[in-house]
Amino acid sequence: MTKSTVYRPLCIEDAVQLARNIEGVFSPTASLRCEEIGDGNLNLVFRVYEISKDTTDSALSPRRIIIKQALPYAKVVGESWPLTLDRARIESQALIAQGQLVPHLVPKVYLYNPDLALTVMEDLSDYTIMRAGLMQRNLYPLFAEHIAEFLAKTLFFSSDLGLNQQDKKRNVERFINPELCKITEDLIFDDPYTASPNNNCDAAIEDELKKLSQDCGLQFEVMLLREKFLTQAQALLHGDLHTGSIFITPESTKVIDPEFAYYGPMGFDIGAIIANLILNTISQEHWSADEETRRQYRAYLLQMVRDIWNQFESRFRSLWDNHVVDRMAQTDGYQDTYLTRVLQDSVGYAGCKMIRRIVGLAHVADIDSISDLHVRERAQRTALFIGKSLVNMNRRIQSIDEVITACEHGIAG
Ligand code: SR1
Ligand code: MG
Repeated sequence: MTKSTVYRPLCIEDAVQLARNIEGVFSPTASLRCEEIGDGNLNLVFRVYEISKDTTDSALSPRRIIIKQALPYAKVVGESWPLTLDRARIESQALIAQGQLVPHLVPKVYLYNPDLALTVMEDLSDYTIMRAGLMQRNLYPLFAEHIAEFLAKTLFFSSDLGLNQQDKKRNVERFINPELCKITEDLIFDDPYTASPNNNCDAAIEDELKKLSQDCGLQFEVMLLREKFLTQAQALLHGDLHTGSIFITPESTKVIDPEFAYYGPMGFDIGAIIANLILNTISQEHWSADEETRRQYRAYLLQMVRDIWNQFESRFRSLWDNHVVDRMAQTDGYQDTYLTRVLQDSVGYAGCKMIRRIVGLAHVADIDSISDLHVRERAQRTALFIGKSLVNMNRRIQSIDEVITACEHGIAG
């Protein structure tokens, strides 16, 4: 931790100065370059790296860091939406907690400065943001295995299954994150079902937004999922596990940005990744390649969804069989019931997340970057159809294959 300073948003020069003062990273004579690269909704992100006579390319620089600073408001909206700086603490503590369980799957944290609300961490400029990689139809053969390990270990070992119940309650206290949870409660579980000014819905699908606000059966299911999000302190979640929160290469995966971390239902994290893979699958429908190539990539992504759940389930069962700390959790039938509930929650949350990314405040580039308006409209309607199906069926789901069938049916129209 550095000495106490008054909070101010950093500029490029401040970031370079701060980087120079971190012990053991850069030599005092190093030539440093800095870029502000934040393209998310909330924070400033600086990359500081050493350049040499051989290269000024950050990805080739041997010494480089990221300085991520929370702003006192939501960048996506502006200063009219104030937001706690405590999210920088939550993010750095969540990264550290995840780093103890899956060090190869998260960036290293070098320093956290509470006064400036910033975290200094490993730079991953030689990786690609997964959303961008999927939009280029890259293949990630190890991703399902990596994310299944991330989910199984971080969720199991932070829950009452893998952690002493008193320690777990202390963790719940440490990760109370009311303001960031409120964003989720509004943007995912409320706004899409009413005429909220936060919504951002293309004029072409206004009829869909109206239907969402009139669909009592759907809203009942959303309310049950919202209730669980509000009340079930099951495990320490990442809290915003979409494909923009993942840095990836074909060989390696790093999960970033856990500022929404809090104790909630496990299915919320699993559902987030499933939703974003399905949204990309839908967007591939409209890519100008031949139909067979498109079909193959869509099948590849849906198989990835299946693999993620199956590998998560098998890892989670094995952690349970070998490391469970609660004697009563060994009761016959409990493990099966527990995992069925986690699957059902994952499917319900996946559906909610698909719906919010079409009509709510924050969209996804996979769909929004479709330039032909008719094609985009069709993709949005397909996403809403599948999202609603998943929400409606969540409490009946018994296997991941039912999810894949629902997606195939929705995409086929
Ligand atoms: C005001 S923040 C909008 C969204 O960006 C984050 O990534 C979360 O998904 C949040 O809901
Ligand atoms: Mg984020």
